[in-house]
Amino acid sequence: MILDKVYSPEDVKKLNIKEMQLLAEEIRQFIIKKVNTTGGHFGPNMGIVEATIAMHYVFNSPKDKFIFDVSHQCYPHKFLTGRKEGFTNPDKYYEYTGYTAPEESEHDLFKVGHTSTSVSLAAGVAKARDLKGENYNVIALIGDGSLSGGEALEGLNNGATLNSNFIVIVNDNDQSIAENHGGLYANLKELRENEGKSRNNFFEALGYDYYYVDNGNNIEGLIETFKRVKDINHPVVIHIYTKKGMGFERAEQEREAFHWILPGGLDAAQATQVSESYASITNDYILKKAKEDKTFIAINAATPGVFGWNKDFRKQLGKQYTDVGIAEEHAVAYASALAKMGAKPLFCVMSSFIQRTYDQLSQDLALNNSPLTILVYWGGISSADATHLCTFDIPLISNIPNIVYLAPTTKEEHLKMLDWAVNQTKYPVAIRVPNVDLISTGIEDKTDYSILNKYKLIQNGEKVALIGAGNFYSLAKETADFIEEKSGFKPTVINPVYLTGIDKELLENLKNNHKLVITLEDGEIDGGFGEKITRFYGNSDMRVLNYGSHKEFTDRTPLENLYEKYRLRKELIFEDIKMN
Ligand SMILES: Cc1ncc(C[n+]2csc(CCOP(=O)(O)OP(=O)(O)O)c2C)c(N)n1
Repeated sequence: MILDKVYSPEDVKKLNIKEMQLLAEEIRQFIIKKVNTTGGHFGPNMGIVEATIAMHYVFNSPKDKFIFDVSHQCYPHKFLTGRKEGFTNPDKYYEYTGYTAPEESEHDLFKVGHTSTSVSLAAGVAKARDLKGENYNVIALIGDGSLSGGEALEGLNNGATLNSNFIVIVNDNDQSIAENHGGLYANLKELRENEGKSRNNFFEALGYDYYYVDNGNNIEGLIETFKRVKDINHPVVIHIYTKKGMGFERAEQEREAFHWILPGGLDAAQATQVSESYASITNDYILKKAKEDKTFIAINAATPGVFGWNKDFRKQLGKQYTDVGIAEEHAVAYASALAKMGAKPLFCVMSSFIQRTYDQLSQDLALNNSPLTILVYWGGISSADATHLCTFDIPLISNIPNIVYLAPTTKEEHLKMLDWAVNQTKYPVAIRVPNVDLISTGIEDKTDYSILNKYKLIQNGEKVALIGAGNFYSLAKETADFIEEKSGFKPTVINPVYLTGIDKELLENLKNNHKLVITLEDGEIDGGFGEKITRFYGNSDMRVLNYGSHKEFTDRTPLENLYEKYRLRKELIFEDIKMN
């Protein structure tokens, strides 16, 4: 095997073209095996193998700096930078992350997992180089999909003025996770069709020198072009046309399904989800609502799969669907304006990705009090990579005036809240879609959610009150049962429903026969929900304990370990109570 001879970029430089082609094939075979075992990004890595080899052949990493966008396509780079065992040795499959990680290698500069950041980061690296009078190549690698993000466009705009070495490789595989959306893609298409010779050229218009590589999976052509721009003294874009999923036929055909796969995802037909889930009941609601009300519109920012919005679903919605591209900031502003003008927008977003919209939530939405509905998916503590944590949305959203942030605990609550949110015209409303298996009471929820900040007293007890928000309502109830069993008294259990406000009357009443209030939330406690309760009781004798995740970036930490550390278990909470 060629791979046996390759440990570092130095070894790549010793290979001839034929050997590099063989190396590409070997890398692909290992990616297939590994990703089919662990799950991970499949299509993006299969398509970028040749370009990565060529980059390492021509440039001198780590002196030259590679900055990967999202960095979900860095697997081939890991093969060539001392980490191939993470793919070739099943015992080491979990040793390295699926993203660039400076703690793993000097060849990785940044830890990132959100899109559209590479050009800005690279511009900063190049500027630092220039200020320090240093001399090396700065290369950003960004996909066509990621170009739709505002930060990418801001970075390109600023980077164009650098007047020094600045190389942006645009890896155009004509696909985001799903299909691309937006005007930019007409120009990329035109450039592909004219082999880069079109007079209409987005990159040139910004001031970049421009090269086009028609076959981005041809090592020889890539090397030739990379050599031409190496040590260049001005900003340049190299537009390479690659094949997503290259080398695995089904991934080449079904590019959306094979962008990221679960373990075993290559073996058989993708399993179709049949059981009811919070996503499926939401989607039934969306289709029904869209039929009834032609002003209803479902919006997302390039991750339809997160919500189970498959092609058929998107097609059914037709004009009542917008995928804005990877543009969460725009999505919030766009949806806010739709709401302001009397349409009924519903923006669905993954907790981790709403992070970049703080100012749009605050200015474009909340300050204007547009009645937009936002559904936040996957919020909660998890074993995710540090780049994809979903624990920050409660502090982020719940401290902006005017926004009502709701945390349903059952199917019936979720549907009732959703319907209220979509039809009301007074507030921006966000709903934290439960990140647990569907729980159904079978009893219609008749709550009037327009009476804000009214908590639900589920069990009226004494001494200890447990307030369990959203995903952690069940933990509150379980803990209450455990306390009752162990101590013989019945604690109070509350479903707060509103993450954004305080039910003063209910909290005041608890003072009569309670000494301790416990809050549980599936997210960061600093600045979160529970602290609001603590602040309410600050001037009283009531003791309060807040449970949730800590202010930290965890990184692939097993969930059980996190629950242990944060004491999110009924036994551990019971121990804490005994101490109080
Ligand atoms: C801010 C943000 N929104 C959404 C995502 C989810 N996401 C990861 S990769 C990706 C598509 C990237 O497409 P492209 O840049 O064309 O790269 P490809 O996978 O096709 O190589 C998306 C939407 C993300 N990582 N970050």
